[in-house]
Order: sequence, then C-alpha cells, then structure tokens
Amino acid sequence: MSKGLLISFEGIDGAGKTTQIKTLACALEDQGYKVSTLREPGGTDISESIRDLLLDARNQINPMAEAMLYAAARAQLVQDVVRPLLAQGTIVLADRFIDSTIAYQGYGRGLSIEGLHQLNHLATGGLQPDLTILLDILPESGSRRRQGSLFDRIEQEGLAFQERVRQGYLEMARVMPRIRVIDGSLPVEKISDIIIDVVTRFLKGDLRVES
Ligand code: Z5A
Repeated sequence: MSKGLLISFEGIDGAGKTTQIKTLACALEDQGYKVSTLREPGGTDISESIRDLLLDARNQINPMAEAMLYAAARAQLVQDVVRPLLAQGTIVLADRFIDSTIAYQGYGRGLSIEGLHQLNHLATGGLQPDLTILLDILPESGSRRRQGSLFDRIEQEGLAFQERVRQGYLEMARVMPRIRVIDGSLPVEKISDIIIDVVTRFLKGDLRVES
C-alpha cells in the first residue's frame, strides 16, 4: 500500500468507538500494517487546547462558534498529523472526524448542513475518510454506559439531543456508501469481529464503498 488510508469511527457518546479502535489497531498491526490512532478534537497541542475549551462544562459557546472551533482543531490536525501519516502509507484510525460536525452541530444543534459541509471542506482541504464505521446505539444505552463519569459540555445536552445526532448519522449512512453501520449494542468481541472483517475486506478491495 503506497498511500495510507483514513478510517473514521463515529457514533453518539458512549457508542464504543475508543474500545473498538484499540482492538482494530492491534489486529491490523498483527497483519503487518503501519497504524496510527488519533481522536477528534485533539491530536496536536493546539487541537488539544481547543478540545479543553469545547468540552469544559463551564463554557457557554454559541453553536456557530462551536462549529468553527471543531473546524479549527481539525484543520490543525489534518495539516500537521493526518496528511503526513497518509503520505507515509499509514492506516489512520480516527476517533471521530468530519461526520461528527454534521451530526452534532448540524442535526443536533440545527446549523445549516450545507454550510457545515463547506466548513469541513475548508478545514480538511477536501480530505474524506476512505471508510467510516458507525457504531449505532440508543442514547439510553450510551448514557447508562457513561454513568459514574462526569458529563462534559456536549454530554450534558441530554437524550433528545443524542437522538437527533443518532438520526443524523443514520441519515448520512443512507446516502454515503463509505459509512458502514454496525449494531453497537452487541457484545464487544462480536463487534470487533465484524469490524475486523469489514476492514480486512476493504483493504483487500472486496468491499466497494464508492457512490
Ligand atoms: N464533537 C462535536 O460535537 N463535533 C465534532 O465535530 C467533533 C466532536 C469531532 C468529544 O468527546 C465530543 O465532541 C463528543 C462529540 C463532540 N461528544 N461528547 N461528549 P469525547 O471524545 O470525550 O467523547 P466521545 O467521542 O463521545 O467518546 P466516549 O463517550 O468515550 O465514547 P466511545 O469512545 O464511543 O466509547 P468507549 O469509551 O469505547 O466506551 C464507553 C463505555 O462503554 C466504556 O465503559 C466501555 O467499556 C463500554 N462499552 C464499549 N462497548 C461496549 C459494548 N459493546 N457493550 C457494553 N459496554 C460497552
């Protein structure tokens, strides 16, 4: 593989993305691939500082400023980290990417979806994931899984917000073949098997995701 691949993981809070990325990274490394994992917002000093601003429950941020801060963190990450890794032939596993902005700031907050696509395009220079794994769970399950931990600014939005975000993701998956929906309520190991199978088929060219 001369050029790397960008595989993003999406889903509402607590969907299991972080858990699954770790397992997939190990499985791909065992198969001999160079793999890097990163999270959004984050992954560079600037992007991590923006993350702190965005998730701090004490901050009141208006929706457009919020969208632009996510875009700023993403622009820095893509330029400094993602593009160089892809140029080296690395498989980049991203815990959230452009679809989070459409789902959360678009379907969740109600900002213009078209405007957010343009903002994503500006931030990334048009970089899109090659494949996206969408872990679908009910908001109630996500909330149960996160019981006992402190809720950040976005997590405090509640179940109706999470359901709008979830429906936004499902709507995107209906029209974007690169997004593969996987039932995130299954046992962890079962989900890992499905993801490894999907990604392995994709790497072999046996899974078509073009529109
Ligand atoms: N956001 C946005 O609004 N716009 C944007 O453009 C971007 C992001 C990029 C980032 O926070 C926040 O920013 C996020 C969206 C918003 N909203 N919030 N909050 P984050 O990175 O801190 O949060 P997150 O991405 O939502 O991660 P998370 O809550 O940690 O969830 P996760 O990574 O998907 O799940 P996990 O850590 O793997 O698992 C959560 C728990 O469930 C854990 O105890 C696991 O052991 C358990 N788990 C995992 N899988 C299972 C299964 N299958 N069964 C049972 N239990 C499980």
